[in-house]
Amino acid sequence: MKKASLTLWAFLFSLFLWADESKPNVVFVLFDDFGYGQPPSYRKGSPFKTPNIDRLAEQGIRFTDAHSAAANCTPTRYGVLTGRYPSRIGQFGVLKTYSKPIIPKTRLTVASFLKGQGYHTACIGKWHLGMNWVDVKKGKSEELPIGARMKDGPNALGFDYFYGFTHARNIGGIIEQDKVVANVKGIENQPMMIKKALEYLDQRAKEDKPFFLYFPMCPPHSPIVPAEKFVGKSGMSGKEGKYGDWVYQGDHMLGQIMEALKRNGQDKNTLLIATGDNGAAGRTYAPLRDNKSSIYEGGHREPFVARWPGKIKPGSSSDQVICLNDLFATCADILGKELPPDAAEDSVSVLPALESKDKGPIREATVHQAPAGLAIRQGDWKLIALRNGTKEFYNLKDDLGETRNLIDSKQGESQRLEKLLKSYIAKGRSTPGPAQKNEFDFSWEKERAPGKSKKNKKNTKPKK
Ligand SMILES: [Ca+2]
Repeated sequence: MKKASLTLWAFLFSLFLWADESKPNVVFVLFDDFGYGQPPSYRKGSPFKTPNIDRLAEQGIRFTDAHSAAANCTPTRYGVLTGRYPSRIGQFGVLKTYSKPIIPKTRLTVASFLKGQGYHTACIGKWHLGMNWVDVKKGKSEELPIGARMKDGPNALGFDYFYGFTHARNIGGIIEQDKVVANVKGIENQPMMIKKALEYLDQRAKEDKPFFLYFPMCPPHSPIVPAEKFVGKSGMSGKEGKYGDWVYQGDHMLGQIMEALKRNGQDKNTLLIATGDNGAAGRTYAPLRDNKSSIYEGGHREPFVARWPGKIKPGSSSDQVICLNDLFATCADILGKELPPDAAEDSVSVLPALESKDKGPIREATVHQAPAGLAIRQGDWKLIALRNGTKEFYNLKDDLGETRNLIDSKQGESQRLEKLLKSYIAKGRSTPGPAQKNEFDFSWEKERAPGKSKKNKKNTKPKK
């Protein structure tokens, strides 16, 4: 009888595990200003030390042609959470401490979608998507008053829990849920964030609910403030030493998340993704052209590794062109759910690529953006169409460094891509489904004409 009872329990437990597997945890770790050429797993001989992202690549899949939606912070994060190209709201620049929220509460985000599917959801780290401050007089943008409250931030967009800060220029203003809880030195920020993330993972281990943890970290964005225990640990010396230590600290935090998942037995049923929001600031790594804020590859091609035991083959790699926007549709695909027509308009499931079951390109094409304008990529071809009217055309297979502009010699190909880009703009989406409206007027020629309205110029300030 006792044996039969144990067998029954074992059977019920296995059923529980089976049911659990249909809803894997999702952990999305986002480095800030992370260069494609920084991890040694992406560039042999790189002087940077990133043992954890390299180990994660060995345990999972390494994408070699993954792209952030934009070449700078705010718009990429808009894309990650909404699965929609940020150009559709005219978000080409970045937000400040007191900037208004750019995602309306009515829009489904990957967080609110997962919450609706029974997930517990948390954002720990840099928000940079705006919030409405309700009882604070605008003071110094570097120091929010303790006790100040805000609304229409992470909690309003699907995150059960938020612990973080507005953006890198206000790294000391620590917010929990809707309230400023501390003002700290920059160097203290990241140790506080990772501590909270590890506590969160430990807490989730006590619950049955699946969870989604979005961990947008600081490194290697400025201020370059490695904690004391990381100083000198990267092995890099000279001018780049401190920066190398900061990169190393970011990678170390990823390692701590990996350790916590393992310690809690969560790793087997967790899709863990690590990537970056745009290229390295002011640092170009050959063969890619340029870096952060640029429409060239160095601005938006990112390291992107993912691990999901039993689903993703260890040590695999993929040259699929994917976009960070794809997180949303991928999560829906994993859960077998359809998304409404007015959500994730530019998000494509990369699940077939994760599982190495893809046959042919997953995305019809991919749109990139920088403060200067847009580009569209399909196969080997990339058309750059800037707001000032400049057009360039490259074949990335032959010319990854984007050195030979073929706009005059390949008119047929470039015009075909321009037409496709225009159709994505006109339809308000780049995926199948009913047409949607953009909140931005893409008729840039009008904007450039002297004496015309400046209404589309908001949020177009370039850089950081
Ligand atoms: Ca960034």
